[in-house]
Order: sequence, then structure tokens, then C-alpha cells
Amino acid sequence: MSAELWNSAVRVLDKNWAGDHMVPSRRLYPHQWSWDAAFIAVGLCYVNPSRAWRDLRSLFEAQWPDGRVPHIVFDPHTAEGDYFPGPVFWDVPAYGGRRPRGSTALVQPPLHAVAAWEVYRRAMSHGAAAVREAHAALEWLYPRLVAQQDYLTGHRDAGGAGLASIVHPWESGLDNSPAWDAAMSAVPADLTLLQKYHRRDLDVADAAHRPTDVDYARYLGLVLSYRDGGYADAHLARDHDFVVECPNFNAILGAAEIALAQIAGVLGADPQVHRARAQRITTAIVDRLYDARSRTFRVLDVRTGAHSPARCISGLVPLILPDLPAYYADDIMTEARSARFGLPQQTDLPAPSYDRTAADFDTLRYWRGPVWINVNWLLRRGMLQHGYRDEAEDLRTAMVRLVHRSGEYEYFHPMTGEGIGEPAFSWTAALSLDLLADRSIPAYARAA
Ligand code: 2M8
Repeated sequence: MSAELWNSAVRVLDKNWAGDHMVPSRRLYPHQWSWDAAFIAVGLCYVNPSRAWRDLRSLFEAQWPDGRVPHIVFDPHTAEGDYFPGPVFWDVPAYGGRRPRGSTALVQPPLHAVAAWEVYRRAMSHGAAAVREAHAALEWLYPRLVAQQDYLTGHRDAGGAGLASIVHPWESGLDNSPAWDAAMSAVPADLTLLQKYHRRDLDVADAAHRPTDVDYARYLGLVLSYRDGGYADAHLARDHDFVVECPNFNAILGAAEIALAQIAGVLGADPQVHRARAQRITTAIVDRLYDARSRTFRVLDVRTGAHSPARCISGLVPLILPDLPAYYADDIMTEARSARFGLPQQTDLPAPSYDRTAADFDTLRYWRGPVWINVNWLLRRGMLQHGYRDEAEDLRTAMVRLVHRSGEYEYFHPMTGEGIGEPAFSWTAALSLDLLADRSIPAYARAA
């Protein structure tokens, strides 16, 4: 089973390589996506470390002067009509010597420092030239990764407590998760936008799997209002309609500082500053995103100060923080094992993206129920960090079994395991390689 899955995952990554970057999938996502590149690098490095570095480099070459790393870098060879909203809709001006309309203006979870560290620590098994390549790549990336963190904890600290706010559900990576429903209900839905603009996702994917028109109208409206303000971040909490702090996004922000501490150590820079930042982020996540009544981590609406009522997989991801006190790690594991996320008797599947017991649990609509490999990969990493080795191994085998049985799909039906969304999806393929290869307890488990 391992060799078969390994070979087919490698074939997916070969097919999706576009010369200097990887596309998430050929049909639905024909450009480069930010956090996809990080997940992809984690697995691609086993078979082609040079491509893993090239992919990360292509992404960071599109970094804005203010430090933001765009959530999509547009491929100039892809036609405008092949993805919506494309370059013309975003209308990003030229910056840093790059052509205009080269990217979006949103961000995604900053997993790239974690990915860079993973690719670096695997370089050893590829020989001396790969180690030299990895060292040079870290030197190039390090200041850019730091600038990314500074942007997120500076410009995006709309809540004033040292966490990053996201200004659009697309920034979360968990696009139409029920975690946003409460905050999104206050965002105007101008349905005439859908007469003006054509939703290309519905040409290539089943409407029952994709966000509703009302949600999509809100997505477009949020981009247009951010665009009208020149994509500036001043006064977000006052002027922007959607400003939230997400436990998944901020846990990755904290994990990035731990990875930066490791990278700084290799480069002779100061790791301590990153460890201190990681600690501050963990403390702020606990202070602001932990709901003591339900003993879960929730999304915080910065504008209203309210926690989202939805229990989503994003609330489990703070487990990746090594400094998270055991009390909270235990609570996350209780939630993970519960009927909401746990492996129910009738299935042997990884955790769904949303509470299985919720009335609006949706087995098909993406991020509102289906199983995703990337967030389960994060959850497993967290289990290893905090010593839940048996559960981590069960989750690893559940993921490998699922992808082997159903194929490298974008996501999976949470009851049957059937593959849904895009086939030949890059991060599912890449993370399968990592899950097949890496059974170790990560060396980064505790910041020294
Ligand atoms: C999905 O998001 C894009 C918009 O960015 C879309 O729905 O068109 C999400 O699953 C996101 O996490 C992912 O990065 C992207 C590409 O795989 O697709």
C-alpha cells in the first residue's frame, strides 16, 4: 500500500508542477496559493527538495514591501477567465519591481517558516549539495519570513493584543467554515455582484460543494471594500466589515516563531527573540480565544468582542503550540476525541472540518463538514508535540488509509470517505508523502 500511494502522490506533484511553482490543482486552482505552498514543500522535499525551495521562493518573490505574502500569486501564463476572482478583479498595483496585477492583497496562514524548517532538516538525507542549497535558501528566506511575521503582528493587530486579525474568510484557508457565520451575517450581501461577475468555480465544481451565492456576494463585497481603501490596514476594526482572530491562523503564527527560532540558530541569528514572541502569541491565544465555559478555542469577532458559537476544527489547532499549557492541550484532546470530531464507531476517518453533531453539519460543502488532510496533519503534529503518541499514530494511519483508498482528493466525505472536490490535489499528495515517511517525534517538540 505504501509504495502504491507514494508513487501516485509523486505523479500528482509532477503533473501539478508549473515550471517555477506548484498549482494546487490544474482545473480549479491554476495559480500559486500561499499556504498550499507550505504544505506542498513539507512533502515535496522528500522527492525534490530543489522544487520545494523554488516554490517557496516564487511565493516570497511576490511579497509586498509591507511584508504581506499574498494569498494567490497569479501565473501570467494563465488566462484571466481561468480563475475568478482573477488579476483584473483584484487590480493590485505594481510593487517592488513586479508587474501590476501580479497577486491578490489578502494573506493566508503563515506556515512557511515551519515548512522551510522541515525542508531544511530533511536536506541531510539528500547529500552535501542539498545541505548547501538548503542553507542558502534559509538565508534568503529568513528576513522575508520575519517581515511576514512583522506584518501580521503589526499591521494586522487590529485587536491590539499581539494576534493577527484576518479581514476575509479566504485569509483563513478554511474559507466557508461555519466559524465565520456569525461575523459574516453582519457583512452586506450585494447579490447584484453575481450578475456583474461570473462565478467560475461553479463551472468546474458542483454547486452543492461550494459556498452559497449569499456567502460569495459577501466575499466579493469584502474584497471590493478592502480594495477601495487601497488595501490599507489602518483602522480595520473601525472601518472594515469583517475582522476576526482565528485560532488556526494564530496557532500557525506562533508555530512560525518556533520554527524561526530554529532557523535563526542555524544562521547564527538570535533565536531568543522568536521564542519570546512565540510565548507571547500562545499567551494571547489562551487569553482571547479560549472559551472557559465550553473549554474550547473559538474564533473571536474583534468588532463585537464575541466568540463564534461554532465548534470547528480550527479550535483544535492550538495543539501545535509547544508552549500551550497541558491543561488546554487536554481540553483540545477531549474535544478531538468527542463525538463532535472523534472517530465514530462506524467510520475510521480523520477528523471532519466541523462538529459532526451540529444541526448544520454538511457532508459535502467544503469546510463545513468534509475531512481535509492539511488540518488533520496539523492536528497530528500537535498530538506529537504534546505526547499523545497513540492518537497521533492512529490519525496518521487513518489519513494514509483514506488517501490510499480514495485518491489524492481535495477533501473527503466525512461519513463514507469518498473523495470530493478536485482530484490530484497537491497538498493531499505532498502530505501523504510526509505521513508515509515521517513517523518520528518532531525534533522541534519543545523550544529549549
Ligand atoms: C480554497 O480557497 C480558494 C480561495 O482562496 C477558493 O475557494 O477558490 C481553500 O481551500 C484554501 O484553503 C486553499 O488554499 C485554496 C487553494 O487550494 O482553495
